[in-house]
Amino acid sequence: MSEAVGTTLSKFIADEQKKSPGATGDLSGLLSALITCAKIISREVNKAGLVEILGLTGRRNIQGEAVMKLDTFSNETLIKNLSHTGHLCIMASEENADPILIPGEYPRGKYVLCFDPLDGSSNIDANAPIGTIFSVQRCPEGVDNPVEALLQAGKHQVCAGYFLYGSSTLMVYSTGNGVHMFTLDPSVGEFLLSKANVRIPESGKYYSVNEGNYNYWEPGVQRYVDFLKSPAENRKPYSTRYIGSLVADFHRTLCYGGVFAYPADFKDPAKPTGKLRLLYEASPLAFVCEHAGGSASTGRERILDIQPHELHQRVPLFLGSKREVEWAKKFIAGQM
Ligand code: AHM
Ligand code: MG
Repeated sequence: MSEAVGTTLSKFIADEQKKSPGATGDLSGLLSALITCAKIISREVNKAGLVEILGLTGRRNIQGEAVMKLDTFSNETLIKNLSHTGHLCIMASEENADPILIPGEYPRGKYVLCFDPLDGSSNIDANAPIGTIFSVQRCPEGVDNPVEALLQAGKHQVCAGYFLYGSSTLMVYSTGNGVHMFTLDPSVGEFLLSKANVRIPESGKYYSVNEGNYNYWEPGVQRYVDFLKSPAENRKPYSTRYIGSLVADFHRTLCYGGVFAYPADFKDPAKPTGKLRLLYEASPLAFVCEHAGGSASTGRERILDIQPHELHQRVPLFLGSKREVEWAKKFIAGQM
C-alpha cells in the first residue's frame, strides 16, 4: 500500500480493503457514501456565512438544546444518502430520539451506524470549527431486532472517525489499523492523504476543559485540574485550550497531546452526569484515540468497555495522551 502524502482517499480505502481477505467491499462502500455526505455538509458549512442559513429553526432537539439549521441539514443529508446504500441495517443520530430504520424498499446491510451530524453546532455563528463524528459496528449474528445492535460496547467498532470543518475540511478515521488523516482539496473535490499512521504524543502541554463547571466537579477532578495548572514535578503549568466543539478540541489534542476532559458534574446533585454522548461522541473518538496510542476513560472505566444501556446515554470523558488520562484516573481514585 502506498502511504504517500497526496494519495486519494478512495485509493487508500481500496488498498486497505485488499489487506482484509474476504472483505466484500461493504465497508468501503459505506465509507464512500459517508464521504460524499461530508463533502455536501462541508460545502454548506463553508457557505454558511454567505447565505441566510444561520439561525435557530425554532425547535429543540431531544437533548433540549437549540437546533441550528445546519444541524438539521447535516442530519437529513446523512439519513437521505445512507438509507438506500444496502450497507446498513440501522442508524442512530444524536439529533433523533429514536433509531433510524432502513425503509422497507431498500436492502438491509450488515453494518450499524451512529453519528453526531454536526458536533459543536453552538459555535456555528462564530465561525469556529465544527464536525461530523461517526461510528460503525457490525450487526451481530442472531440479532433479529436491529435496535439491539445499536447498544454494543465501543470495543466492537469496526471503524470510527470524524470530519472536521475548519480552516480546511479533514477526515480522520481508523478501521483498527492505524489512524489516518486526509484533507479535502476543494479544487479537485477529493480528500488527499495528509498523514498516515497518526500517533498522539505520549504527553502534551495543554488541558482542554470547561472550567466554568469547576464548582460542580467531584474533589478528585478539581485536584486533577489544580495539579495540571500548577508548576508541579519540575514542569511548567499546563496551558488551557478550549473551543467548546468536541471534535475540534479532540483534533488539537490528537495533534499536540495533552487531555480533553468533560467530567461528570453535580449541577443536578441527585444525578451527577457527563454531558457527552457515549454512542455518538465518546466511543468513536475513544476508538480513534486508542488506535493513535492514547487513552479514553470516564475516570473510572475504559470508554470502549462500557456496555451502553440506552441510545442517548451520557458519560464523563477524559481523552488524550496516556500520561494525562492516567493522572485523571489516579486523582479520581484518590491515589494522587
Ligand atoms: P453538540 O454540539 O453535539 O451538542 O455537542 C456538545 C458540545 C461538544 O462539542 C463540546 O465538547 C461540548 O458540548 C461543550 O459543552 P460546554 O458548552 O458545556 O462546554
Ligand atoms: Mg456533539
